[in-house]
Amino acid sequence: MNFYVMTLFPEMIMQGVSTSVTGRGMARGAISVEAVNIRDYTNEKHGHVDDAPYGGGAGMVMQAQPICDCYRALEKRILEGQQAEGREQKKPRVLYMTPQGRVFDQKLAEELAKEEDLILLCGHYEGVDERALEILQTENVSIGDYVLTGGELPAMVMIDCISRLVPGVLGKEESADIETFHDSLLEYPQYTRPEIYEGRRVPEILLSGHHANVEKWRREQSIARTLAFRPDLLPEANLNKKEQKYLESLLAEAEERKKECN
Ligand code: 6GU
Repeated sequence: MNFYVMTLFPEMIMQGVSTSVTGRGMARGAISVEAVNIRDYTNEKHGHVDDAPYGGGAGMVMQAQPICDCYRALEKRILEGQQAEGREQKKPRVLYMTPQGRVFDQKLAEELAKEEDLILLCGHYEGVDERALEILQTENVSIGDYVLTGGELPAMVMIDCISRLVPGVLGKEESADIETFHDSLLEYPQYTRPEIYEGRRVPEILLSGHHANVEKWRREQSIARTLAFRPDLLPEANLNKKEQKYLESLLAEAEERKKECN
């Protein structure tokens, strides 16, 4: 899968993705990341890419021209690449990083991981001239309800999250794992050596070697944690009859404690 990031800070993107798992994914050729500098496409003789907003107000707005020219050159190159590789010619989706967008979640990550090419547009300053967004037909995506200074960190978050779903990025062991959100449940607690640390023992069951009991315990831990920290996820969780019963017992317990307090 190929990520193309349109940005004024290409070195920030490349530094962010070149280490750890995504870096390895790139080295293996499972993903590629290319940061394209929007500034390289300005027609302005002083290299400006932004200007004051019409109607007044604080800050600067990124101009449409460098963004649109950058996009057109990139799109042309991507389509040529698809043809050269004998792939189906498909206009890549363009994601604009903005707090006004659809909130990025695991479901959207899974959907985007199916794409071959993806363009991420990072705004900076007070935003981007609306006409550029119209021309590029962007899909607006946010990483949460808070304001950042630019789209670069969100782009890196999305690249990280999507990449680990691309075959060949994680090792076989890691990807087979049942992890947080896979099943709309939070992950169970993990322990490694030593068996006792500052007087705290590893739960006995994990030392038992009884695989089925360990699995049951882990599922129950996941359910209990999800109930405690993210009860909003539970309606989406796939619980079998026994697990449903376990959840009901937790809810009954909580109800009992509430009564005792009154
Ligand atoms: Cl995607 N971009 C910016 N600039 N700020 C954000 C965001 C995105 N998501 C949350 N805050």
